Amino acid sequence: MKIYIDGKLHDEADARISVFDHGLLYGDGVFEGIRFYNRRVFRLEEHIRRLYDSARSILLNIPKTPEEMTAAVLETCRANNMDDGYIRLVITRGVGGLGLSPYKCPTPSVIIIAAPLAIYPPEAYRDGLVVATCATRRPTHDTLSPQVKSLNYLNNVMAKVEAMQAGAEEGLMLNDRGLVAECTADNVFVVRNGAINTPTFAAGALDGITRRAVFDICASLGITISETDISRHDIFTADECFLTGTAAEVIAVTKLDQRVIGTGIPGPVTNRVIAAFKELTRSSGTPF
Ligand code: PXG
Repeated sequence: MKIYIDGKLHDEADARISVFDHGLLYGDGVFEGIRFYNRRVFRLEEHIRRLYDSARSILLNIPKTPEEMTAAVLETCRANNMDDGYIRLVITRGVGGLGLSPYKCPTPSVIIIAAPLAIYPPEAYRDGLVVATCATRRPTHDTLSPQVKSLNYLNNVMAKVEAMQAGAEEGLMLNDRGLVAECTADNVFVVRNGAINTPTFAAGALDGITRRAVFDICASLGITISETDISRHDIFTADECFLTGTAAEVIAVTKLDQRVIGTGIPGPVTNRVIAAFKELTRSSGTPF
């Protein structure tokens, strides 16, 4: 595996960063998770835009133009010579002192990893995921904006642990008002009478790239989709529920908090969205 760090490709064993990097010391940095299919990077431009927005939000100046970053991602994909895989693009604040101040970190670091990825077993895609509600809430807009994909994912990690301890595969995260925000690494959708609903950004949902793809798919398939407040009740009583994320792709949820959702198997609307998403990933993307 070849890993890109600050303009150079390294073997995995030599891919190292400083213990004084504020990405490590404080989780000070931002990242993207991106997929490539058939030697084409899915929605790369949108991921790059979101990365620069996250960085701008935390006053981190990425030492590359978006065009240079795009080229570096494609170069890393080529160097790893895989047809399909996952890209982790990480920007750390860089090396600084043992103090919080980011002003002591002159140069942010750029790390790009391209690797195979399978987060859920094939059975989960066939039968649907088991999800549990977490006590850990999604951060509010006045703590850290839910739109910033920062390197500080402790909240989400703790929520994931809660879900797994409850015997579930993914955790449902509520916001400070007790409404559904999203899962620990996926956006949430519910289906009722053939129409789809998903939480708003105001409720704490990330502006997911896969979420956007679902809106595009619904437009082309003529499925009604809306952003609205969603509570656990709405999921318990939904006909279908599914999640989206770069890593998870589109996957049905068939149980929440031990309760069966709908008929207990992936539903027809979910299956249509999954099929259209597969087609979209197969037929689009930036080639490398
Ligand atoms: N919400 C959160 C909090 C996320 O981190 C998504 C939604 C889905 O967004 P995209 O753009 O991927 O459709 C994410 C995605 C993983 C993993 O290993 C995924 C994410 C971050 C970290 C790990 O599944 N991000």
